[in-house]
Amino acid sequence: MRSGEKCLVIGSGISGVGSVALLERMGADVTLYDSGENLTAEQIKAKLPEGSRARCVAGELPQEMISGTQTVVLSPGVPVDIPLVNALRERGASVIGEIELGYREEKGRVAAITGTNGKTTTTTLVGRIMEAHFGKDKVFVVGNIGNPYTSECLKTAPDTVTVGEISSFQLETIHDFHPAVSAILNITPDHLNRHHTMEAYVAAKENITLNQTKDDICVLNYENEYTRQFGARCPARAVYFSSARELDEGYFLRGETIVRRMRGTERELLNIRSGMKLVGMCNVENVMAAIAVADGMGVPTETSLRVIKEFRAVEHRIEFVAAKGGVDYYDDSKGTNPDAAIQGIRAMSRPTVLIGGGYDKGSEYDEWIESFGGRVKWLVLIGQTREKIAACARKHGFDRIRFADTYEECLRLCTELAQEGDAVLLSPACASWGMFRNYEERGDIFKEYVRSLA
Ligand code: UMA
Repeated sequence: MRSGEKCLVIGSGISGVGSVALLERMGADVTLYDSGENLTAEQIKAKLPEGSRARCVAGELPQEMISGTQTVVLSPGVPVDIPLVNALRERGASVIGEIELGYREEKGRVAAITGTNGKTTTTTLVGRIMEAHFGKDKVFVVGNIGNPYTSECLKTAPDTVTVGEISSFQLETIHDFHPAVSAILNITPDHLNRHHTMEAYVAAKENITLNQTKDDICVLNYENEYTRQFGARCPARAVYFSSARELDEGYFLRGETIVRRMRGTERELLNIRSGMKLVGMCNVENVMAAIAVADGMGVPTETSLRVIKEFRAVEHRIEFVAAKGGVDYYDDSKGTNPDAAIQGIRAMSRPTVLIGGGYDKGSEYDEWIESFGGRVKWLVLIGQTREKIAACARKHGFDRIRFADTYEECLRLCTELAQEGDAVLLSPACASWGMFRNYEERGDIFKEYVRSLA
């Protein structure tokens, strides 16, 4: 980045604010633009730290700014194919994402994790393992997990490790981003309104290996069709894990034991009942992936196993909240797509009142409804997708459906419908956007409500 380079940051969320701060430190001439309907330039400015000299623009971006821009930094939520971004590209601007901008200042080693589901749990776990080995001050956990890379990258050094949770949105705009170890945990349909086709979504995920070579490692799930096939053409050395079969080479589950078999040597690593606190087969996969990533980064296996033994569920991911009036309440607000929500419902052992619905990402709900398997007693629907989900459920012969107009009404209704011995599960299979700031807010309100019950 040359001093005085004209940079345009699009999106004034946490990624945009992080990018502006970093670009200003690099001496760039920065404009922060946000097309959000109800935002004013003053409100955008107020998000920046005191002393920032960045220009802030709301509404329409003036033509001269489109022509004058040299580098554009996109926030993850900004689609790469909207007219504005196309126009900037046509005028010769270089278009990068926030992750790429952060990576350009990276001095240490990087482990990067993507996948449709399990990213946050695996990233958090890998981060803890790295901290246990390298020391807390030598590890940065960044990305989709809610901590922009641009806020941390200047603290990196040759002896630090950055662990990134990287979404498909973020992988669309990388150029030089090069993790030493990457992982693609699984790929199932999600975000199709943004990526348009499954091919484009898969390609974005595979981009995590764009700059990797055979000296690097890519950890892949053998039980997912996309990631298994990708192993054959992956530029990095593919290391597989499997929860369903023994592999000639890799990490797999034998009975209740996770086993590693590498270069003819086999070792039993841990028992999934006594060696970990996380529950569910999805978490067995996340744990195998985390061990593989940590092994790839040179962490002694003993350290990984010690951390895994104590590691508890990530917030909003099939999180037990409380038992009230004999009803168990679970927050799985992070079930933002049907595949994640299937894991949520599968983890329930009681008759369940399920909260579903939200923002429409163009998902299909058939498999989710099919996974109910007699466990769902009532489905309480909210948000933009409620009619679509209800129609799909009826098609599959499930009609114990109730609609709620507000979230408050929905929560009250669940408490009315649930009887002693039941569970209430918030696992909506949809994003929260439009009703809440994010899935965390949706989960927090749920938890507050549950805790307020007598
Ligand atoms: N905006 C525009 N033009 C557009 C689109 C958006 O100006 O065309 C503006 C909006 O008005 C808003 C701002 O951009 O003011 C929001 O930017 P953003 O959506 O990129 O949000 P950030 O706050 O920067 O958060 C992003 C990620 N959000 C998304 O990918 C939607 C966060 O992931 C991530 O934690 C954060 O960067 C730090 O890396 C959230 C997410 O929902 C958790 N991720 C998706 C998921 O997990 O399914 C991918």
